[in-house]
Amino acid sequence: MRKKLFFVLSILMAAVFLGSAAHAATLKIGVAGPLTGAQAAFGEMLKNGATLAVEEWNARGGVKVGKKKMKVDILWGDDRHDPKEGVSIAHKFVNAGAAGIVGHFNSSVSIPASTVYAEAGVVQITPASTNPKLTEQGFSTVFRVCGRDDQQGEVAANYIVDKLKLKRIAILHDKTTYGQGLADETRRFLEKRGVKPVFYSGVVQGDKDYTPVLTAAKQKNPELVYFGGIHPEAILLVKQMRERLGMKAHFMSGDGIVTDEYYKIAGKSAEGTYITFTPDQTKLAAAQNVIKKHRKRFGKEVGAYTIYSYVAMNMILNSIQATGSTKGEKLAAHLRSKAWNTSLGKLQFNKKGDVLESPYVLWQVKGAKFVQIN
Ligand code: ABU
Repeated sequence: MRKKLFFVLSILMAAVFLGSAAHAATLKIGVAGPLTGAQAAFGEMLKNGATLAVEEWNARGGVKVGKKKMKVDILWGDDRHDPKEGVSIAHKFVNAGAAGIVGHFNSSVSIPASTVYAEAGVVQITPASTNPKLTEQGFSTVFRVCGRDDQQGEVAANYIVDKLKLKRIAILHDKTTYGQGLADETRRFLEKRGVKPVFYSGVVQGDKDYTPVLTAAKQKNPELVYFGGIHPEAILLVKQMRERLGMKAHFMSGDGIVTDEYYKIAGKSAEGTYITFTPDQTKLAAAQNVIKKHRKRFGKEVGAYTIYSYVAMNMILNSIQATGSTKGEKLAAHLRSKAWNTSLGKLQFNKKGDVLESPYVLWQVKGAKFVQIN
């Protein structure tokens, strides 16, 4: 009996040992964004892009780290676009031994979380956080594969002045790091071009009735309402402008509203909306493979930031394999060391961790879809 018990215990201990050895052999990468809540459409883009990249690496046997090949495990973090939740997730990722981070989506989350990652020496690449401050903090391990709002705001302002030739501009923002930051950059460049906005105000994210602030804006007779913020608030603003207040002013916003939900929910009211975003990724030869794989795997088209997330994940895993290290400083040096051939074309990082080139162009909602217009 004792012999039998000893045998069973030995088997159990061996199983536990083997299990923990297999667990230790995986490479953990944190992926975080608003996976649930009002901005979940963007969270899904980050999730799908990162998933596709990791599935490809694991299908090839994993990432070679020194002599070992390690399978990749994604640690998921649902920050619900809440900065406090983002910081808590950052600590969880660091404590769990994440070797790199793809995320977060919102600048208001990426920026405070970046302090945690940088102090722990964990490399972070955001696919989508465009507020300039993120890469102006002097953290050597922080990167973004998207552009910046000082570039985006300038393109918006120049289009308003040079192409639309409008002078009476109302500016609204959602009081977040991204939304207010983008609105302020657009205002700065408008003023540089001699156009002083006739109205400027913040709105509260999550509110349902924006008619009081829109009524105040309407009294200034704007030709264009510019909104710095995310699609849930943009949908309400444009609908209430058109449907409740009969406002005919143009509506313009930035990359934070590029989701199908925007034109599907806002319907006719969204028609004509101007948006600044990067040139059409679906036209890039380098992107065709991931676009096809995404369609097959998820049964839908890539979103605005899906490929950015795929690229960020691939850059981290490639850097780990090339350096044979998971140390943030080594990975950061490798990330800066070359021009990357990616599914978004050639990308190269500067000292700050921004990409050298990230052009913004104008899009418009036409016939219930986004169309690039310049
Ligand atoms: N850039 C789009 C919205 C994400 C952010 O920067 O907050």
